[in-house]
Amino acid sequence: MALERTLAIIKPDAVERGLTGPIVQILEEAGFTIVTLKKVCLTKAQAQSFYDVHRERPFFDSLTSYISSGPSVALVLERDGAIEELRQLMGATDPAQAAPGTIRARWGESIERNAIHGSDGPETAPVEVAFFFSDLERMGRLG
Ligand code: IDP
Ligand code: MG
Repeated sequence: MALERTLAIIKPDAVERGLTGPIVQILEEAGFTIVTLKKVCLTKAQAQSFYDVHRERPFFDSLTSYISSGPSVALVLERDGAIEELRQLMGATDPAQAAPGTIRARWGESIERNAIHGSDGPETAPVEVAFFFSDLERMGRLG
């Protein structure tokens, strides 16, 4: 597996319930290095831009309202196979379908309020990292 970077977001439902610490602990225990992280409060327009790929979906307005409803924590994570490893650790989009022990199975409240975001592939990960973090913030040679 190649060394990769991916973007994670601890979403507002999880930040609000004080789950930043437990989720960061799971990520570190799973071998991810935190390259950088920050707490952000996205505007509705920023949430619409981030989730532009879902603009035509019926849940787009609700999703972007929820993501802009309060603070999130954005992280750049690095490890071998980071993109797929994070997706495995997160579990399926719908917490009811997520494998036992995954972050979404443990803490997701609904298919929308599902605790965590992770980039879905090698094309999107560097774009999503750059959405949140400047060159200076994302230290090192990878996206
Ligand atoms: P992912 O986060 O597992 O990659 P996507 O299909 O990319 O899932 O959807 C992005 C986000 O949109 C989900 O994490 C979830 O918050 C929300 N979402 C996805 N499908 C639905 C749905 O059917 N109803 C409501 N919200 C949804
Ligand atoms: Mg996705």
